[in-house]
Amino acid sequence: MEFIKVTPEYKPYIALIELNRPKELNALNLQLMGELRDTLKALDDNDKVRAIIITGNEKAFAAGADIKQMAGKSAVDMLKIDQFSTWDQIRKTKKPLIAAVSGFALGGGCELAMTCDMIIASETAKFGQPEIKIGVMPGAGGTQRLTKAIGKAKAMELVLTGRFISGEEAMQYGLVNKVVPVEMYMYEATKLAEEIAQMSPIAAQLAKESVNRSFETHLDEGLTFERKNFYLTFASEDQTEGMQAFIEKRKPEYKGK
Ligand code: CO8
Repeated sequence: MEFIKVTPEYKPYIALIELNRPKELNALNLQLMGELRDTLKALDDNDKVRAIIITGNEKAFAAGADIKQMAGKSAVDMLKIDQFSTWDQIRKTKKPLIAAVSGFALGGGCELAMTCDMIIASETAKFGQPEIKIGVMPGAGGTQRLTKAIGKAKAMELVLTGRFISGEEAMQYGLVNKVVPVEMYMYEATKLAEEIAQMSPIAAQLAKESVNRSFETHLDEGLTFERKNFYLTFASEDQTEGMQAFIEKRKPEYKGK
């Protein structure tokens, strides 16, 4: 694995996955997501694992999908790359997934944290869906999961302004399970995983499936709708301008085309 570190026996019955592209703030490129998908599949099949923690580092959980990898793509390119089949497989992980988030959890990074079953955040965590600032929109479940987690008004505000919220605010809005000082977030995530790992793994799997089922029937339809619109943003000049401006470290000039 090049972009993630895996410790299958991090603690008894607990595996740890660390996203590991620190220079790029763990931006989620296609290879990293493929590695994550394959690892989760292997851990799902490993009887010595009953709970899985996904984390980044103190500065970044993940600052989003890799903008540099997407910048030159057309809507058709994006459709053909079909990266969401990887996300779909990740979402089908049977074992409980805990995201331990410190620093940036933005765009695809926030979406990955929300794909997990629970989130433990550090006080320095920053959650957001800033895709709008680079001329696109969330594509990996952000418009669906964020809305369900924090309600329409706040979700709309975050998705339309791209502003970040702190771990404390995220806790207040119900996005995360617990917020703790930065020295404690891995400890808290591990403690939660340990508690779950003491339960019957069969009951945990079935209970997870059932909680998810409470909104997944609608989620499927919502995700399909979101994806189509996300691809459509790649048919706009504003997407090219927004991503290029990010890479060139300048302010974008949107023309509505
Ligand atoms: N993609 C690629 N590179 C990135 C990304 C990213 N998302 N985020 C940061 N980097 C890179 C920077 O380009 C920089 O590289 P370099 O040193 O070569 O210039 C390095 O990481 C460090 O970043 P900064 O210098 O910008 O660090 P700062 O501390 O000044 O700023 C920020 C940190 C605020 C997090 C800033 O980096 C930023 O705004 N990043 C982009 C955040 C963003 O817009 N995320 C959304 C991306 S789009 C998306 O996620 C779509 C999801 C839907 C589809 C999912 C499919 C996978």
